Amino acid sequence: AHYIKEVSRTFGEYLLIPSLTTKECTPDNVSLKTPVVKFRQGETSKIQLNIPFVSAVMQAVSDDGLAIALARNGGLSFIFGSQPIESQAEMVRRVKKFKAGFVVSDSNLRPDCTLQDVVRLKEQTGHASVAITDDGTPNGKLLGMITSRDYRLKTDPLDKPVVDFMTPFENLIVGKLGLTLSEANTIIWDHKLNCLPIIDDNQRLQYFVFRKDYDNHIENPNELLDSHKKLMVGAGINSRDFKERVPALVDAGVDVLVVDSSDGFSEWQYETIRWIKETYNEEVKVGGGNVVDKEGFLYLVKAGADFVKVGIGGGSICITREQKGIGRGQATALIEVCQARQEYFEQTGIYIPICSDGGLVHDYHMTLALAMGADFLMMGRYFARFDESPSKKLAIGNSYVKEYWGEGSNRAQNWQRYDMGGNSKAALKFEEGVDSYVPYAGKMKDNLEITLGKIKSTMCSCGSVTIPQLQERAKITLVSSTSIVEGGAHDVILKDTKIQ
Ligand code: MZP
Repeated sequence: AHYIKEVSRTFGEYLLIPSLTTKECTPDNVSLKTPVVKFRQGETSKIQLNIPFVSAVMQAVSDDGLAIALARNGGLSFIFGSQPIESQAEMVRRVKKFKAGFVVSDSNLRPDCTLQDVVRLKEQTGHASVAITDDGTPNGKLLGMITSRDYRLKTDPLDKPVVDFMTPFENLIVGKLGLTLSEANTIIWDHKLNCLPIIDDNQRLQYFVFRKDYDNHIENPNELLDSHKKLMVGAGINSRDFKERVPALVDAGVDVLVVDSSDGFSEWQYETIRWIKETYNEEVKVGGGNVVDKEGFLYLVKAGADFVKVGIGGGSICITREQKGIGRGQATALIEVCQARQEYFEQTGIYIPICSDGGLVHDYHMTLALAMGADFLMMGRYFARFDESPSKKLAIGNSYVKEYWGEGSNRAQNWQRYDMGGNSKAALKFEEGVDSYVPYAGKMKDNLEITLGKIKSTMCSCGSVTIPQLQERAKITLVSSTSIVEGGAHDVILKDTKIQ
């Protein structure tokens, strides 16, 4: 046997030491933009994210609903592959078809302003406008604005205050119809549509704001959907049916694929990646994994992987280490693979993004993973807790939970992910994952705001306003088990604890 001297460590054993925080290092100035697929020195990655988060290739996490929500927040989902090819392709198609409200306005409002700002602007300028916010409330983020000079300021044509009228809207899109206002109103009443006509100076309908699910009531509503940017979406594939699955996903418009395997250092995975690269002339982007060392990383890079995913056995629902005795502490695995990526970059000028997959428990673990060299992070448990995840929400005792099960559990039956080749198809011989609950955490957006706020704040403490700066400047230290105790509240009686 070959013995590795270094101990396998995980994120909880490290801390970041602050560097000089300059006046420019404020959370507002922090950009979390990050590459997803490989690129040459001096060029930029063809796929980039605004936040370094991707959701796990899991039934309990990444369906089209969560994919839409995450993409709208700047991240990316990999739609789970443990389902028939057609239903996975259909989920991809639904994400690509999704259209939210968007700007039809010449106003000079900032894109992140709130509806309150719009109302104030209307009062100041006399501009009549309607704002579309992402959650339909005045405090939501502005997604779009529609203006028409003579549009009555405080009421809509159905005599409801604009703000109240906006409240029930979700999934808004905008269409233009050659209708008069009264024709539009007739349609609204006939079909009980929840929509808002915007008229021009001649009382002709200019725009029509309506819920996305009503668009089949309207003739050609999509005609006007100019320039609207499609959301990005990824999908997981396996090394058995890729010759059928990949063409279907590509046809559905998928942006990036990942070979989903618990152990990606295999000839099966090599062949899968090579086939995709050769069949699609390098055009289709595909990541490989999971690996936990330099050798595995270089093997997948040689196959043509556009990014490499790191992690074996660290997932919250994973029992691979107990069942098979394989794996490596996530931090140690990540550090080694990121060093290998750096050496590869220095030798070839090609930058291979690294995804740290699984085992991120606290928000600060995310910053540590980025500082250690990860370009983006794949998470299952984190996203499974939100309203947008596909799993059931249940009340247990006094609290709510959501179901979360591993792809290697009997429930998911994703035998392909744990496939070791040969003819033993279509059944898991033993489980590598558990079926569990996670505490329900509410809306994705609210949670992301807090998590991203913490990451940005830590980056500022580390004197960095970009992820590459953090990777270069971060000072990371190992901590002893006693200093971990020192890191929490200690030697005090917390006010909500019962005094015996
Ligand atoms: P976590 O974010 O819940 O800690 O980990 C999610 C990751 O665990 C997934 O992205 C995947 O790599 C891994 N996973 C999914 N199912 C299993 C399993 O059943 C698993 N063992 O390990």
